[in-house]
Amino acid sequence: MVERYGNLIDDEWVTTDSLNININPSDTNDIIGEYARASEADVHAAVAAARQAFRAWSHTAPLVRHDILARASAEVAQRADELGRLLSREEGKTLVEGVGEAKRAAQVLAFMAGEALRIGGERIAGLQEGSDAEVTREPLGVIGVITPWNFPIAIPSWKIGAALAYGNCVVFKPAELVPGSAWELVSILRRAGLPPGVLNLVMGSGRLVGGVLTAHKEVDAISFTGSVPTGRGIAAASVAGPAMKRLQLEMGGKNPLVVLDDADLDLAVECAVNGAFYSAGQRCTASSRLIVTDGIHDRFVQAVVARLEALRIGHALDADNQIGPVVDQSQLDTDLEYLEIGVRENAVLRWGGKRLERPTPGFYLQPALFTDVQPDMRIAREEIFGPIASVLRVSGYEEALAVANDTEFGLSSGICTSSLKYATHFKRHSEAGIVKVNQGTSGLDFHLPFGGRKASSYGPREQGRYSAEFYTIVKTAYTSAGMV
Ligand code: TXE
Repeated sequence: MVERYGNLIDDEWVTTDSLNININPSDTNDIIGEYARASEADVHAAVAAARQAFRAWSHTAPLVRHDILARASAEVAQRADELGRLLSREEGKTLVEGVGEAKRAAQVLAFMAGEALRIGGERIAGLQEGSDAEVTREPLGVIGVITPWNFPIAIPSWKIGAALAYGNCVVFKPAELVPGSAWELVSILRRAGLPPGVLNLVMGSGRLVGGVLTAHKEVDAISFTGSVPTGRGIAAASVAGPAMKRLQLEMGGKNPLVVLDDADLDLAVECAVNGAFYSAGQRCTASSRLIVTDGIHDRFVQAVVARLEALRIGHALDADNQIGPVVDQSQLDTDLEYLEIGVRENAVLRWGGKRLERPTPGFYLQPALFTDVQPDMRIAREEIFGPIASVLRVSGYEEALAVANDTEFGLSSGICTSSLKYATHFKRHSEAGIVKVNQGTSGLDFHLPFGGRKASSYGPREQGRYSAEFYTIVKTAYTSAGMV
């Protein structure tokens, strides 16, 4: 018997006849559950509930917000194995990655619980004698949170956790492919003690649910992670609408990992294989461009291929596997298309790229490595979002830096080198929001700001204390004591 799950609107679980069937990409015969698709009226009801709840919630004592987030964090941590299993079952990342992500969500919620207490301000002397000024941060209002499928519990946790910590109300629209993790997170936060209407869940179509949220005049801000075209559409609709919303858009990447002759080869290979192929390459911070200098190029390629040959690809819930399936048929079709494009562009498919059969029907694809890739090829310029990486051969550091920056994106970048000179120069001159030295381009700390440049991001940073920039609004108050 397949279970049915409703949307949460004003503290009521609301079911509908229109259902989204959640399927396991490792085994398409495995149905995880049926999830309600919100209607336009549901979205309006959710926004109205959030607006109503904002009056009281925005003035709750910080300790109340802290305690709710801390309780939610504790439940996520305690159930991390179960939540991680659900996540891997619906998204296809391996069990280690799924459980790791659930633990990360617990850490993020704990950090944000602390933020409810840490939020501060400034006191500055006014220009007139006897005048003092205080600059404080207040909650922004109703936040529309729109999330992608590739981090089904971590991304919602860092957006919703921050929104709630600073006193905002939320209408949350998760990706259609991963409603299970979203539903669990919302039910945990509700159980932790959120008052009615503070957090609402509206699952369903991006175009409909996301579209209504984006255009809604009672929604003050949208925090979105997803593809560049959708992000651009949201930006256009948000500023054109009756209320010009505050926006935080985290979009794609085509992240370079530079490997110089003086790099530690084992370390560079580890950074490349993990960064490009784990989570089936479906991370916005994936190292999809490996920019390698002449002197180490052949040894590097050979060592990466040796690692790829040994990787175990299969059912995400089998603990022996290191890489699961890609997320769905549409992503698999995109990946296969880019494999053909790469071959047509005369890149050399050095390893992989075959569709794999496994005992259960799923979207299995062998990780693929292209070499002899030129910077102007489409496989070197467009985000594929699959287990496909390109090696670009360069003559030295200067060319490597130029190729690394020659992209419309600017999310993360990395360099493997033992040279302080090049590492320091790269940190300063890489046109990315996040730069890593001797570390993979993926894998980030939750207490530090996250976000990119150029087409990758728009608006203030996410995560850590920098979240306050987006989720609060500044007030400047002047006071005169009234005595001369
Ligand atoms: O993204 P979408 P999808 C990239 C990646 C992937 C491609 C498609 O290349 O192959 O995007 O993935 C909601 N108004 N990334 O389809 O469509 C949608 O329901 C408002 C990179 O998942 O951008 C979902 O909740 N919302 C990325 C969210 O937006 C709308 C991670 C993201 O969906 C909407 C994921 C609309 N008109 C995909 N249309 C990264 N960089 O991490 C859709 N949505």
